[in-house]
Amino acid sequence: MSETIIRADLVASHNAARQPHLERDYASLGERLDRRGIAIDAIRDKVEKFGVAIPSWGVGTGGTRFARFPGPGEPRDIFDKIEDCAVIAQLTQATPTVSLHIPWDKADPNRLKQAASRFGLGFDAMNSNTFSDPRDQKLSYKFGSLAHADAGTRRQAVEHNLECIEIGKTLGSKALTVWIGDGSNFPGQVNFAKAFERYLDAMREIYAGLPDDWRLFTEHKMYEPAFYSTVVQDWGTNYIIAKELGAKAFCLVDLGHHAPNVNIEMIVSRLIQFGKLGGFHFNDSKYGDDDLDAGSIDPYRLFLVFNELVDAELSGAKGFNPAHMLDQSHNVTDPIESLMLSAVEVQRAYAQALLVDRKALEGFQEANDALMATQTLKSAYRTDVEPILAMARLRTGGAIDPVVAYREAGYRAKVAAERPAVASGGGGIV
Ligand SMILES: [Mn+2]
Repeated sequence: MSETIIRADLVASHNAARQPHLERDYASLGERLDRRGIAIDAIRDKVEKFGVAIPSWGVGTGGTRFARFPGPGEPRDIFDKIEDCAVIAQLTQATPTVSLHIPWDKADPNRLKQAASRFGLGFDAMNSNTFSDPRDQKLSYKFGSLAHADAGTRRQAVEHNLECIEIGKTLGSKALTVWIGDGSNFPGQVNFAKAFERYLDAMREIYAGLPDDWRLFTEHKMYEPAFYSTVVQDWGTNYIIAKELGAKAFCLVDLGHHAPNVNIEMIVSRLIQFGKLGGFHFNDSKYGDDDLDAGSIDPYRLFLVFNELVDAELSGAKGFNPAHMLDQSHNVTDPIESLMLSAVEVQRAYAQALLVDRKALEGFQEANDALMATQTLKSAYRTDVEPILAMARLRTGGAIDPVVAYREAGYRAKVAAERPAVASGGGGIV
């Protein structure tokens, strides 16, 4: 039995006060779904098995390039971060794994493994970092890493990624996510083709170091930190990379890494169709890579992405096994609260997508009945699935209302007394 951080009797009394209402809501929704030919318990079972990874960097307060305003009781190191992740997992029962970022989370891998397994947590994809210069690093990434003009700098970046794989092997991770900031700020600064060729050569070396049962995820991003051109700028380039590297290479879709108004669900469909969807970084955005909380701006888009995922799941798309991870920056909220709600939002989109009447939808598509086809999606999306999500949490040991239970437990005040305040810095993008 794993340890829990929030006292079990607090969660139990929180749930006891809410369970009678939840049971009535669940029964009422069950009756309505039954009329649509849907068994509510089957949806709940799927929701219970659904998980999304927490990024270790997400539990610290984020910021913008202007400033960062630290919150109370911020984690001091990776071991504090693991404890915060354990709280999120305990109350939501939706986040069984943590995704580490090296070198930010560097520590003795055996100690890391021990710290996580104490709370029943596993490790998701490893994330390398060649977009900043840690202290004592020999060569700078100011002008790039895997696509850098200098062979020595590229070598250093390759070695770093291979080291991430080594650490991940001890932790039981099964994937490496590579995102690079390489690009240019001025037309003419970089030769596009040469930079991409250098990147591919470097990635081939990283790919060669990948264990047989691992996957390599490459993450595209339109712009930032480079503002004129980016080496891995869109899903087309990402797909080329995955094809060039081989069967263990897949594309990772970060929802915030596209131009405004891009049809992301269609990109997801394409990558599924050609067997190259690796996984997601869930977040939301209004203008760019805002890293806002998943589902906070456009929950319908999140649903439409899950509509594609559930379609692939139910139709048994070959090799379909996407990794789910949150990737957000919490600048004005308690990161634990934001991450709990975001995990639940991702779960909600999944549950809603499971309600789509796919047979009816197909019929409307074949008959060119645009109105009824779109209403079929809307009808699933409009269904309030909260009783299903809450019941899944209750049955698996979580809290019916995670944020309320978290506040009742006083966790933030408790860690604020133990963890000294972190000085606010300049830029704080995490
Ligand atoms: Mn990301």
